[in-house]
Amino acid sequence: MSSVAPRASAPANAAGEAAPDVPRFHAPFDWDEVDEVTRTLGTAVLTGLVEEEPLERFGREIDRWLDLHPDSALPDSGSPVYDTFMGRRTARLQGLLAKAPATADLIAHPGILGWARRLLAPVCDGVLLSAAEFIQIGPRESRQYTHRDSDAWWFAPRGPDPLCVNAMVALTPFDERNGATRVVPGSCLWPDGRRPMDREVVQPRLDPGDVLLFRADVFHGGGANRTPDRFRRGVALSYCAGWLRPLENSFLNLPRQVAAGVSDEVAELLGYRIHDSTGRGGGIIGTYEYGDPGRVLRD
Ligand SMILES: O=C(O)CCC(=O)C(=O)O
Ligand SMILES: [Fe+2]
Repeated sequence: MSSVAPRASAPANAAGEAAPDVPRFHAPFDWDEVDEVTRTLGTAVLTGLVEEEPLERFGREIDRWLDLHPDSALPDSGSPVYDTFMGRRTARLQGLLAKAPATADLIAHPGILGWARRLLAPVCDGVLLSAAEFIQIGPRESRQYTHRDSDAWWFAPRGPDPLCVNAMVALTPFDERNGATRVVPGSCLWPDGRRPMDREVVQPRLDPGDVLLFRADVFHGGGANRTPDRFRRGVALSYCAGWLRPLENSFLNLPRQVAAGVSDEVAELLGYRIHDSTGRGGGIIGTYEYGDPGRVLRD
């Protein structure tokens, strides 16, 4: 999830109204309502969506990986602007399936993936994982630049339906003190150039297993961590239209034997399947030697 540059010219928000709260849903989830709210307001919280078991397994696997690679997760892109955006006290990891196999259960979580597929259905014939990131905001981190992840696809028009959607899965509590994600409800439908004012930003509280859903064209950013000792840990999953270039390059981040070990559904999300619009008179994207890229995992 990464875009740094602001769009040129940002007229002030004349309306000056406070942001609506982020709606919270509880089990049993009313998925029609979740879809409607996230399509229009752009964001919602699903409480207790992800079960304890995969979360704890993921936590153990990632802790083991961090123990073995203690300096690997701090930003070192070579660009000071990008490193500041990523957070100098924030540990981040991509290529998660190779570091923590439990990531597969998060990426393919039926509640999260089903929601992503439904929201993206109007704009594609299949979805891709755009990125799966471990993001741990450390004590004394400052707040991240408020941005739209969709600005990474600068040249793609924004419309009523998103081209990419995000799910932030909480592994620890998220609150105003330790850097809960800041979101601006409704900003997905704002015209270009309008920037959020502070009073339009909300920071929903999350407990482990809660998931913050938001369209990638909703303004958001990591919060400041003002605690001396509490880490805010989450996994940020994003899914995009199958014809859009994902933010994370999973073909390079994941060794082929890792991709060969995941389910067909996860392999498809990683790009080992064509995006086929021939049924509607369109074409095919993502071929391997003119055919199904999934062959490279079977051969
Ligand atoms: O960590 C967060 O809460 C959000 C991070 C984010 O939006 C990003 O890195 O693009
Ligand atoms: Fe972001």
